[in-house]
Amino acid sequence: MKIFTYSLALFSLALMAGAKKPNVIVIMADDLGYGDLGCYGAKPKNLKTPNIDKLAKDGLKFTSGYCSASTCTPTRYSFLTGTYAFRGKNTGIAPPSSPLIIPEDTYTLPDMLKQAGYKTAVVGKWHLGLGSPGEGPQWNEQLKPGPREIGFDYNFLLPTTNDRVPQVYVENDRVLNLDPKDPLWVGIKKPSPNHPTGVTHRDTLKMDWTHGHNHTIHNGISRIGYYTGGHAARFRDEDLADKWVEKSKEWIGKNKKNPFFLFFASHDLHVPRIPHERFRNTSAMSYRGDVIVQLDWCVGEIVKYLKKEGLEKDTMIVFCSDNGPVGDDGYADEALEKMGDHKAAGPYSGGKYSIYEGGTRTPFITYWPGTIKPGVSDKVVCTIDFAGSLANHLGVILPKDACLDSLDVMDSMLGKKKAKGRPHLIQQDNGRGNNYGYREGKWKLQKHDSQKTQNFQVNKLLSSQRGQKVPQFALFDLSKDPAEKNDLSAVHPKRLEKMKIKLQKLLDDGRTR
Ligand code: NG6
Ligand code: CA
Repeated sequence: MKIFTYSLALFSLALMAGAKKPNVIVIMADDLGYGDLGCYGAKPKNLKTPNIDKLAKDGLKFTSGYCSASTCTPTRYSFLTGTYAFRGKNTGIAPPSSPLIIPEDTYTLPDMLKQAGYKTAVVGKWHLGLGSPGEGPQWNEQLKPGPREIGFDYNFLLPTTNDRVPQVYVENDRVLNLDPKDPLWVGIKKPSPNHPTGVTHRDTLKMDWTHGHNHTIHNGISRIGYYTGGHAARFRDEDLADKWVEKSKEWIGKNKKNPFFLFFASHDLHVPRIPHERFRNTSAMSYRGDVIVQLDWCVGEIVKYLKKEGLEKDTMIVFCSDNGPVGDDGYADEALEKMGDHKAAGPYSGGKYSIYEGGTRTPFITYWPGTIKPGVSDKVVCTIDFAGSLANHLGVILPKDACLDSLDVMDSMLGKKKAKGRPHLIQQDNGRGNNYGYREGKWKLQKHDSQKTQNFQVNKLLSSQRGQKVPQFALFDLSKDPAEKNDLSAVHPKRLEKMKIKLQKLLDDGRTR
């Protein structure tokens, strides 16, 4: 009897330990806005997202889930480092030639997970640079340092973002299928006077450009930057989503005996928005809607695979986005024309590039069957918080000088009753103009040192906000005014001063925790 009780206790301890070390899959969408999914208010007549809606229904849907910046590179930087990107160097949108912008000696989220016994991988869009400082990516050699030097055991990447050159996969530190007889050259200057570009061969394009994006043409689409060679290595834009799913399943299959961490970095719905042919016209919103349907399919495939492998109850999935929505981001893909009554940013103003709520308040869902109770949470959580949250959960103590702004919001992510969420959050744009949003409870401070907004066109209505003059400081009550239209600075001067001082302190302190 004693032995039985003892082994039962051991068994339940082991079970507890198992439950405590879930596999973690972070699915990060690209440029997906708060209102872009069925579960966040998108109408079925515009597009349907049944798989992500199911995560939200059976998991926890956050109404105050954020990414830390309103462009890609700074959000990904702070997601992996746990430190606000504005504290780092060169953390704005990375050009094709960018070296790895996370210094090699940085203690990162995957480092922490490896310390806790996890296998780690990133599959999908990288956009954090490759190669050493001063040198950048050596496309025909080893692309080092890269993800492997900052904590990932495995990576299968789109190295930049797909409107930038080159259109090749990188597996670990090599361009996949590169023929040494046809070396890959990537640069910012036209390689020869007769090199075809989006300007000289505009009439041959399968999708026209609207601004920028008119250099080298590949697959009928002109890009930012130039390249030649590497023909055997080049992919078709239409196949990216399938590839991410294939490689993710393959890697999960090989690593299912360990706890694992997979960063599934989808390229959808970034431009150029080119769905696989089977997803074309599956929404009423042309390409922008079709790639959301494709993203939804990817999520469904991952969940299905976890079920098949019996991993569903041991895996926490977090679904999030890297910044808010944008309509026309450089290609004539009918995004604005077909937006109709769809509200890509939900009730919020702004979108990608802006410090309004629409720039960073994005879909955020946690899903862990059997552990996370289904529901809706209004707690403030952010993509910067994974390191702090998972570290505490797994019993890892973060080094003092690492993950400086990553807070432990694990109780909120798990939907625990007394969870508090973040007490405050700084929202940044791409980082050039010294503009910040600062949220504390229902209050939102906008600091626009540039004194004008950075909003690009999310929809026709918002185009009037682009480059609009604004005061340096403005104060809003998000509980009554989610769209940040009614500046309360004059009504609450004391609150305004307090918020200004608090934001400045967090900026000056160089850390939150
Ligand atoms: C901008 C690009 C935009 C997009 C963005 C990065 C132009 C005119 N605009 O500079 O198309 O690529 O960078 O987007 O080139 S992000 O989601 O990766 O941050
Ligand atoms: Ca993005």
